[in-house]
Amino acid sequence: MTERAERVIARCRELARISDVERETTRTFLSAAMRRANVLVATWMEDAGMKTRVDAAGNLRGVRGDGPAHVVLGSHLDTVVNAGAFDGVLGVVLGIEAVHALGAQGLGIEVIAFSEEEGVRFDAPFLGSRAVVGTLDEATLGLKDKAGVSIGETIAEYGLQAGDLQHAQLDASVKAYLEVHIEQGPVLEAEGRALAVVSAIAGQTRVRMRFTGQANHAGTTPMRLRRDALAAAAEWISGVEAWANGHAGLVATVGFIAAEPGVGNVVPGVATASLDVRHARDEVRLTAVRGLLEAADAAGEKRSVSVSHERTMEQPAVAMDAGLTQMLEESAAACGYPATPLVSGAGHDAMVIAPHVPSAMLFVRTPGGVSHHPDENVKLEDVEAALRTTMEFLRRLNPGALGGVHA
Ligand code: HGY
Ligand code: MN
Ligand code: MN
Repeated sequence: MTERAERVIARCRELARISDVERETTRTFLSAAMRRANVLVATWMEDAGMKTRVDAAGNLRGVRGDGPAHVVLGSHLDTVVNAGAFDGVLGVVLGIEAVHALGAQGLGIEVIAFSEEEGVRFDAPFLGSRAVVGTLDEATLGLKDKAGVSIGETIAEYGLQAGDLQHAQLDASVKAYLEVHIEQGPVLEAEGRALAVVSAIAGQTRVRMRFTGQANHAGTTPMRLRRDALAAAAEWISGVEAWANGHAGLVATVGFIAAEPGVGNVVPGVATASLDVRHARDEVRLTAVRGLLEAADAAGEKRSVSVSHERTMEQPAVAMDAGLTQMLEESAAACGYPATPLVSGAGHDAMVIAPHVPSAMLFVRTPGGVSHHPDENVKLEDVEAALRTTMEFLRRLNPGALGGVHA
């Protein structure tokens, strides 16, 4: 099984070299790099005896056997900008390895490589998994990127038909979803263990903010007569950090900020910013979002700057299936790996799937706790632990269909 774990890591690193941007790992929704990644991963699926297809949302799907799938293993192939090699990809590649190891007994297992989980291009994440559960709606298809191109147009440009999205939906025969994913945080390393099952995934709200004042001459416009949009945004951003520091378990991030016209001798007339707010309890998150939007209005009012916002995602916290999660934890223990539960601060496709199909997640230790960064890494023994646990879980899930394991 160690050789299999080595191949999983090697394949993740091979995929990391497929990018929309030279010398880094960046793959966004239905980009040229995503097409190349799908082609490569499809060969690995076929090598594992799977039939492959790409659905109308660009998800690459591999199924072992002719009948409908009853278990789905999945995660995402898209990445953030300048990403690491394992976020999302590990779950896809390890799922393929598990099916390969099962040999003929892998019947009825589908591996899905989701086309868009991060939401980089459209600020709207989970497009791939939403297509799979039938919630990729017309309003979302109309969302546009910074160049004014919509998601629907992007699907068409890729050569897919948004009209076929209903064929992307999971069969009713699917009884369980498992996502193996790096923890992306420091806890497993601090506790000295390889694995954890996930009890729940924190809810998240993503908002696009726009502060509109008045561009003007930086030299001739007295401070008292300015309507400085960036100054309003700056005051608000420090308030975002203060609010999150004051509420246990809450995280709030302004990851993007831009000023227009963005030149040094002009008072910024417009400032745009992102807001990402998360918490395990929805009421805490929603209260924080309300408060932060009110704070933005107040920072604007002081400067006669108007503030508008667009929620691009409202994702409630989601609990994983208790029975499957217990089975997964017992599978890990049977392989010699303690895997007591963690709550996930990161969002995952499992939170989209879970309301429709019983779902479980397995976290793998992230050395250094670093993720969404080129230094993201995994340990060989931890990948082997995850592969062994996944095999044991699949065996327990459906003894008849899955049968023995080829190490
Ligand atoms: O942002 C997240 O939580 C995940 O990495 N998409
Ligand atoms: Mn991510
Ligand atoms: Mn991820």
